Amino acid sequence: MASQLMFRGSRFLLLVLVVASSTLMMDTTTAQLQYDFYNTTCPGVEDLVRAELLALFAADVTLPAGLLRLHFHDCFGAGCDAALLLKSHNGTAQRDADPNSTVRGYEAIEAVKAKVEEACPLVVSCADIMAMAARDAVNYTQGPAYAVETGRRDGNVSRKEDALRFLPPADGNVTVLTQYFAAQNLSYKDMVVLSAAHSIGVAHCPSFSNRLYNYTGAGDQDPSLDADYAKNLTAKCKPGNVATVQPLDPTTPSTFDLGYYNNVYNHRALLASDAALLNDSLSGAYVQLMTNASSVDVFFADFAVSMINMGRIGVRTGTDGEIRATCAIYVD
Ligand code: HEM
Ligand SMILES: *[C@@H]1O[C@H](CO)[C@@H](O)[C@H](O)[C@H]1NC(C)=O
Ligand SMILES: *[C@@H]1O[C@H](CO)[C@@H](O)[C@H](O)[C@H]1NC(C)=O
Ligand SMILES: *[C@@H]1O[C@H](CO)[C@@H](O)[C@H](O)[C@H]1NC(C)=O
Ligand SMILES: *[C@@H]1O[C@H](CO)[C@@H](O)[C@H](O)[C@H]1NC(C)=O
Ligand SMILES: *[C@@H]1O[C@H](CO)[C@@H](O)[C@H](O)[C@H]1NC(C)=O
Ligand SMILES: *[C@@H]1O[C@H](CO)[C@@H](O)[C@H](O)[C@H]1NC(C)=O
Ligand SMILES: *[C@@H]1O[C@H](CO)[C@@H](O)[C@H](O)[C@H]1NC(C)=O
Ligand SMILES: *[C@@H]1O[C@H](CO)[C@@H](O)[C@H](O)[C@H]1NC(C)=O
Ligand SMILES: *[C@@H]1O[C@H](CO)[C@@H](O)[C@H](O)[C@H]1NC(C)=O
Ligand SMILES: *[C@@H]1O[C@H](CO)[C@@H](O)[C@H](O)[C@H]1NC(C)=O
Ligand SMILES: CC(=O)N[C@H]1CO[C@H](CO)[C@@H](O)[C@@H]1O
Repeated sequence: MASQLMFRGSRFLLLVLVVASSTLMMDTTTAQLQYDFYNTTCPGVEDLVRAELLALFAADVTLPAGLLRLHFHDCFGAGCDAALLLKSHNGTAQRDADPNSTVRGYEAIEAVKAKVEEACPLVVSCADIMAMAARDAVNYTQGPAYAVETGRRDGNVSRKEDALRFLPPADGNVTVLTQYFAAQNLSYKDMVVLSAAHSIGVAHCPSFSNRLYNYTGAGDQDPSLDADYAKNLTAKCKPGNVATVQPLDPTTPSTFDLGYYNNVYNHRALLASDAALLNDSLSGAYVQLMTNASSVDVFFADFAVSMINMGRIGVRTGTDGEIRATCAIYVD
């Protein structure tokens, strides 16, 4: 099972390489994302973004997780076009949706964008800065270093419904999660691999407290939850406690590593959606494979591929969309 997944993974990687090289031969009428899109229009922008972020990360070690999730929510909310950053006086933008209520890092993207505007006015999109920031967040927390494709342009339409409709639910099983990813043209494997973003960052008690107190609606606990871990969590998250956070990976909360899969394997996953990976034989096999420390290279390579796939969701390129001076403007 596991080797089958790895085999699929390497074939998939090959496919990506073939697609990438054919892109180079394509004429410019079909605008595509590409590596180093700003090499002539804003040389060094990726280094500039990284330098700005490193300073922000040093001041707030929890920020990388925020920025990794920000890119995910932007991409799943009707495409990686920075529409998540837009504001609405009427509370009808993507960021006003419930799943966004704990999404963070908006100010960091705006601060980086301001620096980029000083260097290259109206050239670099907010959506690309978000993709770079997610990449830098992963690498800063000792995850894989991978190259991001750029050339995204920003949308000016942001609808609350898009966030509500497209973001996967925290209590989803593998079937449900796979459906949400498929709706974004992402594979089952992308889902299993990208879930490991929960190797860093935190969740608020309401995101998992039903597993502690009312799992099936009968005042019960999720029976699949490790008893010691459940005891720790109930001590921290009392019923009705909404402000407290718990690390998604309590063993190594700020390090992007295999700790996530080890926790899932040992029934110490925080979210039901994480625990669910153990319930399906194929995802379970991947989780088990990842409990072997020597699988880290496979995981890092898989994660890089899946992040690039996620970064392609519904992108605007060429003359579609716009490049704004400010990311978070009001659209109504
Ligand atoms: C598989 C489906 C997914 C579900 C159901 C899900 C759900 C959640 C939930 C409920 C939280 C906690 C929110 C809170 O209580 O504050 C969270 C946090 C987080 N998610 Fe996911 N997520 C999923 C996939 C992803 C993906 C694909 C990424 C990125 C590639 C990601 C990155 C993160 C990060 C980094 C955090 C921590 C954020 C912070 O520390 O502020 N998640 N996720
Ligand atoms: C810039 O990127 C384009 C497209 O990726 C490539 O064709 C070109 O050779 C690059 N130029 C430099 C100076 O790296
Ligand atoms: C948002 O509110 C403004 C007034 O503040 C109104 O003119 C506009 O039509 C509203 N837009 C939507 C989509 O409800
Ligand atoms: C990734 O991080 C390492 C240090 O952990 C650093 O040496 C390297 O330059 C970074 N690479 C990228 C692409 O950010
Ligand atoms: C997954 O969840 C959906 C929706 O709650 C449910 O209909 C389905 O039976 C579940 N599938 C499995 C395999 O548990
Ligand atoms: C996973 O299986 C366990 C039983 O082994 C069950 O308690 C739990 O509800 C399942 N998770 C999901 C999300 O379906
Ligand atoms: C998924 O792919 C199809 C076919 O290429 C495309 O029409 C659709 O817009 C894509 N959906 C997303 C969310 O990217
Ligand atoms: C548990 O869930 C049931 C069904 O959703 C609900 O009626 C009940 O009020 C919940 N109990 C608590 C203590 O939240
Ligand atoms: C529970 O918390 C204690 C004290 O912080 C810690 O030593 C232990 O490793 C935790 N156990 C689990 C299963 O999380
Ligand atoms: C871990 O993987 C390596 C290389 O694939 C293998 O030689 C070793 O037996 C595995 N260890 C365990 C405990 O499965
Ligand atoms: C939104 O962007 C489109 C181009 O993608 C442009 O035609 C339209 O005028 C823009 N609308 C606003 C309100 O900026
Ligand atoms: C950061 C942000 O804009 N969060 C919003 C998410 O949505 C809730 C409403 O569900 C708003 O109250 C938050 O301000």
